[in-house]
Amino acid sequence: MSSIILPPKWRAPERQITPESVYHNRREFLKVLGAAGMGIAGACYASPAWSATRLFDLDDFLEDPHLKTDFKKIDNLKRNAAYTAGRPVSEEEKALTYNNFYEFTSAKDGVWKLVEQFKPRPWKLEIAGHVEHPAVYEIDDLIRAMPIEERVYRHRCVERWAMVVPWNGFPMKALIDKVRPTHKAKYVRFVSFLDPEVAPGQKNNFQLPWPYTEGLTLAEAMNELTFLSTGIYGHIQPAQHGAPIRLVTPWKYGYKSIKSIVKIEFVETRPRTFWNTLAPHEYGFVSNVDPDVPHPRWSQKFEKMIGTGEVFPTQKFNGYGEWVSSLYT
Ligand SMILES: Nc1nc2c(c(=O)[nH]1)N[C@H]1C(S)=C(S)[C@@H](COP(=O)(O)O)O[C@H]1N2
Ligand SMILES: [Mo]
Repeated sequence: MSSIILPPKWRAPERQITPESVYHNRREFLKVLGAAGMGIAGACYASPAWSATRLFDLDDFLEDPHLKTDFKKIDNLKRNAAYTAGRPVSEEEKALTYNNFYEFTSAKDGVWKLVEQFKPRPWKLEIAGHVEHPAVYEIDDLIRAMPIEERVYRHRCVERWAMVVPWNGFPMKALIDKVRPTHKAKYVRFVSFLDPEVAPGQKNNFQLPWPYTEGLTLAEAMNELTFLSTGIYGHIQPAQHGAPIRLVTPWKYGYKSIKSIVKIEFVETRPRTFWNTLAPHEYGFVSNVDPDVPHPRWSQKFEKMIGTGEVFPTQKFNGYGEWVSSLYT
């Protein structure tokens, strides 16, 4: 597997790849995904594509009339000083143009070019399952009702790239306190949107277990670090970062931080999740960042910052053990 060289077509947006030619079935997909994973992870260290990623003009991007409304600055945003990343914040244009969002494409530098049809507003978020107050919120009503703050967190993708970004949003605990889970609630299940008409990855790769889902234990969901992010870099969430609302669990690998959530359900049993369903031996349910537990296809000892390319040793719990290690004793 590790000797497979990433075909150039994997760098193209997936909509240019015929499903028949690449995804014969799930096994084939996993094989190809494995190759892509290696290629991408390899690119972190070897390929000039990593260092020479073409930068576009952020000002032009922000001026794009279609996107403009998504970038409204948030007034009176206060940074929570309890969380410091110990590294400089990553360049916004890097974070905006290097994303994992398989609903659109598996090409990280292609997501931002494919989100134009995606309309994050109006948007409803449903809270369901074992709660005293199930609800369907219109997203902006929820944002107005919540204690919005800014938090600078480290982010660590399982593929070894990392970044530091200022999220804005509210602690998940504030929402949990509002809806009041009953004693039956043991886990929280998160569901992302399903709309193959606007998400080419869902259309082309229809055999994947869409919609993207994730899960936490109730205790993890109530941890003070667990954040529902409705924006980034001082403004409203752009599509590529998971507009209008996405989860952020900074001590876990990035795939746990599900984007564009439509439903949060409080359930009794451990929910199935997208990546765990596809490749259970590679992507566990818990998925805490741990340098001593290698991915089956690569070491997790180091990570590389997007933008600067700096390499750091991976930290257990991504450096957030002080807040979360007691969850796992
Ligand atoms: N719905 C959805 N959420 C998702 C993903 C995805 O493909 N679909 N990718 C995950 C992965 S692997 C990572 S690393 C982060 C990336 O977040 P970013 O693009 O905002 O940096 O989103 C996570 N959330
Ligand atoms: Mo990731």
